[in-house]
Amino acid sequence: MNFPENFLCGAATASYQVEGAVDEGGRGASIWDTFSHTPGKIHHGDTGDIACDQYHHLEEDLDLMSELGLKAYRFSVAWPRIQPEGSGATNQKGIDYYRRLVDGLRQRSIEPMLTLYHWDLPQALEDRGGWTSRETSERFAEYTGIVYEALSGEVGFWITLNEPWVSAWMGYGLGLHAPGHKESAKALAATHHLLLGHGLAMERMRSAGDENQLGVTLNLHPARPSRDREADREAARRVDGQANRLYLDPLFRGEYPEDIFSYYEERDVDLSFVQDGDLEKISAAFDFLGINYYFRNTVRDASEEDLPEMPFADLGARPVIPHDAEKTAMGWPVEPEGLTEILVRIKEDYADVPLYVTENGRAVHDYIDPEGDVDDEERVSYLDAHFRAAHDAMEQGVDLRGYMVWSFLDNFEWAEGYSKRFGLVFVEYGTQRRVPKMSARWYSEVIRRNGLQ
Ligand code: IFM
Repeated sequence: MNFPENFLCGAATASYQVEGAVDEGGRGASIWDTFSHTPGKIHHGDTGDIACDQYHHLEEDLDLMSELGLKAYRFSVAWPRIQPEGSGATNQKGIDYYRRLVDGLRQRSIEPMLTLYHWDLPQALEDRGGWTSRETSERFAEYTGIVYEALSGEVGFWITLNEPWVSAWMGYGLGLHAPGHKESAKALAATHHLLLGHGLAMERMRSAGDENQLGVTLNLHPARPSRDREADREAARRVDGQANRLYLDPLFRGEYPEDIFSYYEERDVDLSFVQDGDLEKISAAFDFLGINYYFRNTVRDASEEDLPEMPFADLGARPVIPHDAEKTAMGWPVEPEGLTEILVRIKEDYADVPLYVTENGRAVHDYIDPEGDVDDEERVSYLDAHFRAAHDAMEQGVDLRGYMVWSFLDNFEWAEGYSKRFGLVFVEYGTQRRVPKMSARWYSEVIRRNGLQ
C-alpha cells in the first residue's frame, strides 16, 4: 500500500504542550498558565511550566525529527510569546525563537506547518472577555499579520485555528479546559468569534498575495446513534450539528446549521453576536482543510436525564463507549473506519478540497523497559489501521495530501497533565531524555517506503 509521491508524512505538537520556558524570552501569560495553576483543574496539579522544555532542547529535537525522517513538523506559535499582552508591540525574542525553529526545519529539509492558535490565548485578552468578545477576533488578525510578515517566506503551510470546537466547548461551555467557563451561550459566542478570527486572519494572509497554502484544522467525529431508535438518531443528529456542522457549514457554505441555531434559540440563548457580513468573511476560500481524527461520537438520547458536565449534555445526548471496542489509555474507542467516513463525507457533502490529517494518534501506558526500549505495539497497530483507513478514502477519490501523527513527543495532555502519553518519542520528564519508541522506528520505515507493508 503506497501513498502518492509528495505525500507529506510528519508529526505534530503544540506550543503550550511542549515548549516550557513560560517566563522566558519576554513571553506573557496565557489562559493555560492561569488555568493549570488553579488548584483542582489539572490531573496531579501538573502545569506546562517545563513540559518537554523544547524551548531549550530545540536543536536536539530537530536532529531527532531528521533522524526519524519526518517530512513535516506541525507546531504552533504561542501568541503570548509574540504579543505578551495580546495586542500592540511585537516581542522580537518570540519571533526569533520561531525563526530558529523554522530555519532548523528547513536546514533539515523538513516542511514547517504552522498553527497560529492552539489554545494559548494571552491572559490579557481573556481578562477583556476572551473569545466571547468580538475584539479577540480582531486582535487575532493583528497577531496573524505579525507572524505572517515575519515567517511567510519560510513557512508554506499556515493553519489559523486548531480544533475550535475544543476551544469553545471545553473552554467556555464545559469548563474542563482554560479559561474554565461553563455556559453554552459563551461557547456559541466563542465559536463565532473563533471562526470570525479565522476569516479575518485569512484576509490578512491573502492580502500578501503569495503562494502559501492557508487552511484551518477541525476535530471531526462522525456521530452515530448507539441504538436503532428514533430518539437516539435525533440525539446523534444534534451531536453532529454541534461537533461537526457548526464548523463545517459556516466555513464551506457561509451559514450556520439551522437545526442547531433553533435548538439554542428555543432555549433562550442570545445569538445576536452574528453581524452582517461575518459569514462571508468566515467562508472565504481556503486552500486545505486539516482534520484531527481520534474516534466517533456514539451517543444516545438523554433528554430526560439530569446529566453531569460532559460533552453534549446541553443537547440532551450522552456519549456511549461501545462495549466491544478496544480502548486507548484515554478511554477512547479505536475506530479507524470513522476516519475513512469523515474524509469521504467532506468530499461528498462539502467540497473536493485538499485535505490533511493534521492529527491522529493514541495514548498508550508506555514505559521504558529494562532493556531501555518502549515497546508500544498498540500504537503501531493503531497507526497502521488508521493509515490504511486514510488510504481507503483516497481510493474513493479523496484528495488527501498528508498525515501528521499526534504526537512527535509525549507532552502535557491538557486536563490530563503528564499522565497520558501520545508521543512517538518517550520523554523522561525529570531528565528531559528522549527515547524513540518502537512506533517511531516503525514510522520512519513507513516514511522511507512512503507506504505500508
Ligand atoms: O493533545 C491534544 C491536542 O492538543 C489537540 N488534539 C487532541 C490531542 C489529544 O488529546
